[in-house]
Amino acid sequence: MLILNNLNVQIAGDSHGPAVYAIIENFPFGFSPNINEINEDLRLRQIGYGRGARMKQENDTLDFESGIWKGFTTNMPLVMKIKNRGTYPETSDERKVPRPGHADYAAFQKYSHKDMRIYAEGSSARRTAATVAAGSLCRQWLKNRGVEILGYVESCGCECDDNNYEDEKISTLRKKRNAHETFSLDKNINEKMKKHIDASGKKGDTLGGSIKTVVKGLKAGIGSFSSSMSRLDALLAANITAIPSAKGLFFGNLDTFRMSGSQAHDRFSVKEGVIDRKTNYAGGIEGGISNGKPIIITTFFKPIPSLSMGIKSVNVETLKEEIVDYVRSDVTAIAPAAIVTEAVVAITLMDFLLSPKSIEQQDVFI
Ligand code: EPS
Repeated sequence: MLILNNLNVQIAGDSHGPAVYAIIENFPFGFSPNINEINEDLRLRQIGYGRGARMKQENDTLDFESGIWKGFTTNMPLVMKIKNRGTYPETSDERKVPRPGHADYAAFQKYSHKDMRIYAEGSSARRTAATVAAGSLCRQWLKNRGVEILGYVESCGCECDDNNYEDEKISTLRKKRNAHETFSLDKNINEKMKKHIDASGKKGDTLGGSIKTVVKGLKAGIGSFSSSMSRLDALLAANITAIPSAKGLFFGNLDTFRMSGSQAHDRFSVKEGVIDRKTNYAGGIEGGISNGKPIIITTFFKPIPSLSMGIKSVNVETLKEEIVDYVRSDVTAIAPAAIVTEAVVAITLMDFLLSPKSIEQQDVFI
């Protein structure tokens, strides 16, 4: 479940079970989703550079199983289903050697069952397919209200794109991102990242990285400083850091931590009779409230803990040192992380806009 005030979004499904699901309660009446666009986001989540064998097996497409009538939303709970092709039975061999850095061992310490497969099913990033379906729907709803979101790969391993793309249109950035296999925005950086990913894959190793998410068109005044549940930054942070492998995030310009107060804060100026800010170091949010500037979020993802190179661990039954069983894995999931983060931001922002104090709650027929 995401942490929200108005929508209720549940994401369910085991990694190798029959399907993954997004269930959305309180989605407004009368919105006509473009299913092709949702399926395109699902496709993008699958194809990023560095993905492994599982993604060749899956063909993620969405079925609405409830909440849609004649193509528009009915305000009944929306059930969005994506079938899994990579299924396997509960009777599969047990796996007793936890992967360092994975949820495996922490979950074993909590639940004591010695089969790591159980924990892998629940903690897997497979469910992010359902998150993307829900987020893609919310992104369409937001776009109709002039709010646009784009997530791209800023860094992968040691390759980093330090360019500032804040002044470019989201539609231009989207075209650039989708033209590069790594979902980065710059052609040269894309090539360097690919080489880096190839080298890592050859070694049986994995890579993490960072995602930059840019939001444009969100008016000032969304969110409030009054509580954790009303702060825009707090709920974005809570929901984004729940994405598997996300370890933390930052709003605005990371360099401000090395600056003094007189340098770090966005100065006001008057432009055509309106107060504006010359810079956007704050990343569009001050005091938990949107300030009308683009929202800029950097999210950091750890390298995937499933390594095909075979690393030492300990068997939880025999307590003897053992090499972790080979499990197929992605070399990096940083490209899909761009699509998933975009989706989570969309769900959280739509939730804020549904607040009675933000805008109207009822959709119109389109
Ligand atoms: C994952 C392991 C791999 C990834 C998977 C997440 O799957 P499998 O164990 O079946 O090889 O491909 O990601 C997805 C299935 C997906 O749709 O993103 C893990 O352990 O988290």
